[in-house]
Amino acid sequence: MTSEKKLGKATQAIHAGETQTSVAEKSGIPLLPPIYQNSTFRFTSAAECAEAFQDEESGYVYTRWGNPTQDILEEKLAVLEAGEAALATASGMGAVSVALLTALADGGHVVAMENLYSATFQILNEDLRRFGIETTFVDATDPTQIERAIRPDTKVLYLESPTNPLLKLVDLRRSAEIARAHGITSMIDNTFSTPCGQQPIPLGIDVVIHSMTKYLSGNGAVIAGAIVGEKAFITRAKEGALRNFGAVISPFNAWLTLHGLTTLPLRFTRHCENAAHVAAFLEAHPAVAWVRYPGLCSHPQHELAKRQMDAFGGMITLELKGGRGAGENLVDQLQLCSLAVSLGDVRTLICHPASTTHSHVPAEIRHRTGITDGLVRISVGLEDVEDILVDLEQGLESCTP
Ligand code: LCS
Repeated sequence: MTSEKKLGKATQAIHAGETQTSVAEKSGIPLLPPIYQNSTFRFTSAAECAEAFQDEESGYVYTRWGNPTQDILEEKLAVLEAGEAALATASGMGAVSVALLTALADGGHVVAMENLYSATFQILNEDLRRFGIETTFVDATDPTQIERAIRPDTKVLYLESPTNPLLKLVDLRRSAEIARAHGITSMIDNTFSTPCGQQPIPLGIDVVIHSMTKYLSGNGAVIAGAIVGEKAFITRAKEGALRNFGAVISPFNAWLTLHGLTTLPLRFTRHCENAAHVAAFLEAHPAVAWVRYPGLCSHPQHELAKRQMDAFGGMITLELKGGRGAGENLVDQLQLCSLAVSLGDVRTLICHPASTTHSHVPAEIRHRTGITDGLVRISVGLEDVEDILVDLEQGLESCTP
């Protein structure tokens, strides 16, 4: 302290009080993991610094390489997904990109589900194609289509289940077996289901991808993503595509997501309960042509849903008898449910995929895969379900043909 008093004001303002030995030396661990909101880490000797550059497990260097807040989040997610390791990213699309760039480092071919989140479809159909990586899109609800599309240079099988927005399911155990038999890395975007709805890794899938923007953070406050898989794959992703392309999560977003995850099981149970009520209500409504929800007996793959899912989730897709006009009337009338893209929020969100989330998918492909112009997608929130039903009832009055 005496020596600090001799320093100039500018030096004091920067350095005084920053020894930070107290946290390590005093008892009392913060109950809530703190945010390490810093870009870089300092060392006490050249040898220690050089060691950290050689052996990354030995210390933190720079937040693009790793940060304690990110690590806590990653450990929690790896446990929840029953994976060896996890890697947090700046967004769900950051996670999709890092996973694909890691598995396709030497080029190759991808077999993918034809009904995917639109930006993922664009990466595969346009961006990677420009770099010479081709994708064959198949209806992966039929495993024989996966098998038929595999080529000698296929490196990745890319899946979503339930899909966005049609809630189609893929048999994960069967798909993983096919991929393994051909030495291909299988990946699934588990955003819609979360590890509370299904755990793909114990079913044999190699890599799980998340947009943590949705259920995992649950608060509607962050954009974040993650991949989960074997330690060797995650390390390659962390030391390669993530670090070099730079889709790193900020410590603050990692911290917000970390706290979101602590209530995921409770929130997801309530999302599922509310969604089951809303799906049953919609199915019985005269203005509704059909409803897709994996928990409904009318879902064409309900038996598969019961087999591979622990819970059916909070997402519902429906088609109104009045088509696109009726859909627009519905979203205009709703008062409690918000007209917004994204999903997995505590609030009920409703959107029209053909004009929003999937508007960049060519109309021909949208129609072939079943994303009709009258399709409406609901992310059922955590409000009292009676209030959601009252709002939908009054909204649907304007749609009755
Ligand atoms: N994967 C799925 C299944 C998604 O639904 C989304 C975003 C992403 C990845 C990308 O995640 P992000 O980079 O936004 O964190 N889905 C959105 C949606 O359906 N409406 O708005 C965004």
